[in-house]
Amino acid sequence: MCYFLVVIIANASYEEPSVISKERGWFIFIDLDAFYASVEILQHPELKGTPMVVCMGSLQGRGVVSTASYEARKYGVHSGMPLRRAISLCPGLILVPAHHALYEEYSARVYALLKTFSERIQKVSIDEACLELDPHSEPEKMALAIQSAIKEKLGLPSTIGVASNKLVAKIACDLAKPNGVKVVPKGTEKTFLAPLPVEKIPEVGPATVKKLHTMGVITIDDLAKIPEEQLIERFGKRGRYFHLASLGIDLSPLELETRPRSMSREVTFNKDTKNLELLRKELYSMSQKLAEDLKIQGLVAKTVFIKLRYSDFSTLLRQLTLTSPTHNPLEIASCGILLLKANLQKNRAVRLIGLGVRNLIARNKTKKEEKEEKN
Ligand code: TTP
Ligand code: MG
Repeated sequence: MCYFLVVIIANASYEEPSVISKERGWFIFIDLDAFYASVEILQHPELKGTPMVVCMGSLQGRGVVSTASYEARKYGVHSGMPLRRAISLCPGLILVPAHHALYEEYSARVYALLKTFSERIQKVSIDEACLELDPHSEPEKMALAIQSAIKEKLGLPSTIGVASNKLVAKIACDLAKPNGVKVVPKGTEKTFLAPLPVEKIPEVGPATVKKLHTMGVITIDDLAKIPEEQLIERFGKRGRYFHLASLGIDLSPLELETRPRSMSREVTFNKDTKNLELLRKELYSMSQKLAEDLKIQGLVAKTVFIKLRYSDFSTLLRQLTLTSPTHNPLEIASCGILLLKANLQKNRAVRLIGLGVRNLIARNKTKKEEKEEKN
C-alpha cells in the first residue's frame, strides 16, 4: 500500500464583524466553467469540443439540463432548460446523465487545492469559492496562478474575478466567463458596475428585475441614482442591499469554515488486485480510521461512499444514505462492503479503493458521556 489521503471540506460560520473595520484585502472569486460538463469531459475526453449537456432526470422523458458545454450554449441551451427544448434548439446535442458523487469529489479536490493558496477561504457553492488576500498582495498574479493550478493539477477550466469585495469579485467573474481573469482596481468598483444590467447583481431575480424596470431602472447606474429610502420603501431590507450594491459596496466578511463536510481515506495498491477479500479488509481498516476521525470531531455521518479506481484509471464513486447517522466502524464498513459488492466488476483489477463519509452532523452526546464530562 502506498499512501492514505484524507480530504476534509468544511461548513461555514460567520466571522466577527470587527474585521470590517480593518483595512480590507483583495477578494478572489473562483467559479469553475461548465462544471459538471467539464468533469464529464475528463472521464470521456472524446466529448471535448462537442455540444453536450449533463442532464437530470430521464434522458428521454421530462429531464432537464443541469449544465451545458459552451459549444451547446451557442445554440441557446442553458441550465434548467427542459431536455426536449434543448434537443430542438441544438440538433446532435449529446446527452450525458449526471454523476453527483463524482462532482462532489472534484469539488472537494478543488477546495483542497485552493486551501493551499490561502486559509482564508469560503466555499460558496459546489463550484464556487472566494479567497481573501492581504491588501499588499499581488492579486492578479495570484489569480493566474490559481487558475493554472486548477487546470494543470485537476484538468478543470475556471474563471476568476478579483476585487476589493466579494460582490464585485463575483460580478467580475461572471463577466470574464469562460476561462478568464478580471481584476477591478480599487476605487473603480462603481464605474465598473455602472453600465451593467441590474440583473447582474446577485439576488436580483426575474421578479425584482420586472419591478425595477417599471421604475425605469435598467442598468446598475440607474439603480445608483434612486434614493436609498425609496428602495427600502419598495423592497424592505433588500432595498438597502440594492443601494449599497449599486455603489459597488459590500462589507460582508468571508464565511470561514468550522466543521468538515466530508472525510475520506483511500489506498493505492502496489499491484492492482481482483482479490475481494483484500478489498474488504481495506474497507474494514479504513472504516476504523474514519470512525476515529468522526469521534474526535464529535460528528456522525449520514452518507457513506466508496471510490474504486480500476487499472485503466477509470474511477467509480457510489454512495449510500443511512436511515440514522453513525460513527460506528462496523456500520461504516458494512455500507462500504455493500457498495463494493453491488458495484465491483469482478473481472477488472482495482488500483485504488477509497471509503468516505459525508453529510456530517454533530453527534448528540449520551447521558453517560455528559455526566462523565461534568465530573
Ligand atoms: P454554475 O456555476 O452556475 O454553472 P456552470 O459551472 O455549469 O457554468 P459556468 O459557471 O461556466 O457558467 O453551476 C455549477 C453546477 O451546478 C453546474 O455545472 C451544474 C449545476 N447546476 C444545476 O444542476 N442546475 C442549475 O440550474 C444550475 C444553474 C447549475
Ligand atoms: Mg460554474
